[in-house]
Amino acid sequence: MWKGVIREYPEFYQFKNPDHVVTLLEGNTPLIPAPRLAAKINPKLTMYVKYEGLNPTSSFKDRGMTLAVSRAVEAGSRAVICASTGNTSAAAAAYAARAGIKAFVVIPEGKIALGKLAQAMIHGSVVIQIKGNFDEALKLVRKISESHPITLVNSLNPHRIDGQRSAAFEICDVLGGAPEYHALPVGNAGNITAYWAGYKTYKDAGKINALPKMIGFQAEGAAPIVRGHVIENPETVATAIRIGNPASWKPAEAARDESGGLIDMVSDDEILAAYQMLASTEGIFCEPASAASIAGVIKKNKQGYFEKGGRVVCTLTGHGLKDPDTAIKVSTGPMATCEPVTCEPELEKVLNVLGI
Ligand code: AN7
Repeated sequence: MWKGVIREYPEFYQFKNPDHVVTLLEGNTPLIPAPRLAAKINPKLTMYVKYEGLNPTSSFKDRGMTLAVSRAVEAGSRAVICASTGNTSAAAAAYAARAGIKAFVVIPEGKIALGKLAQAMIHGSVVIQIKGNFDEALKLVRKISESHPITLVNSLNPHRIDGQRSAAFEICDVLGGAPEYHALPVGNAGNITAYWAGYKTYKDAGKINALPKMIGFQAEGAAPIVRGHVIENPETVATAIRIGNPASWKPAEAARDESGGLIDMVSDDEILAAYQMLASTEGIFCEPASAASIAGVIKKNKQGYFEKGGRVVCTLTGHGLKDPDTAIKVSTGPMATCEPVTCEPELEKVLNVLGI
């Protein structure tokens, strides 16, 4: 049985007292080949998606949270706090519940997807919405954690990045090496930092020979790294990455530069088109922010970036069910309507509507 990332990678994660490990058996998410998507984008590419939506709280955040909460418990902490665009708070709430400690979460009012809010609430965390954005929420929780005995579990906490490295380990274990390219969305920029650290860890351990190019994508309305300055009022349909001043800005730039990769941006329209394309051509449902990775590959391919082909792994950071509202809003489908058609329960009428 899969034992969760800490126990599966004891070489990289050591605990003096095994009772301190707080796990929901996260990790071991499937690396799914995406041949139909590759055929549409560029047949020279071998595409895979790392479906992180299949973690226990349905996002990649569980990998960092098992480490952050376990280390908090190890240090004797009884409470954790985070700012969040939704997924971090869902994971913090769940792992704190599992540990039997308290969680406080601060979120931007009205700007987190419904499923994520439901998670923070059902797991019993204290949820505060601020009339402000993620960046303001992060400033507040940093201050609170500095002056109170509450552990900060945003990715400023190095254990978060430490745990998130495990996704890169798993990809290398499955492929027998690193892919040529690794694409992922960039918000607070912790995950691109973590993947790069993970690939480097594996190379230093002699488990792989080559490293991938890291290619990260921000949303156009929330692209501080691409534009080279803080965005005061970030806006995007991909609320998970609606961040104007990423905590891991510098390490993300280092990952980009050391790997010979890039950080670019994609528009909301490009994100939503990729989101629908993935769902309809491969049967894989991710949340809008996750689709920024696919949208980015499509954009760079059009510019000739993948002329030589190669293996591309796209991280799908969160499950589509996190944000049902956006899915329904954009799903015109074959019937060209965003609502199911209502009909009397009569065979002729139903056949007529179905177009059979
Ligand atoms: C689905 O939950 O920042 O670049 O507070 O939920 O490591 O921040 C979420 C980020 C991508 C960006 N995809 O990752 C939070 C939060 C999804 C996400 C990102 C997030 P980072």
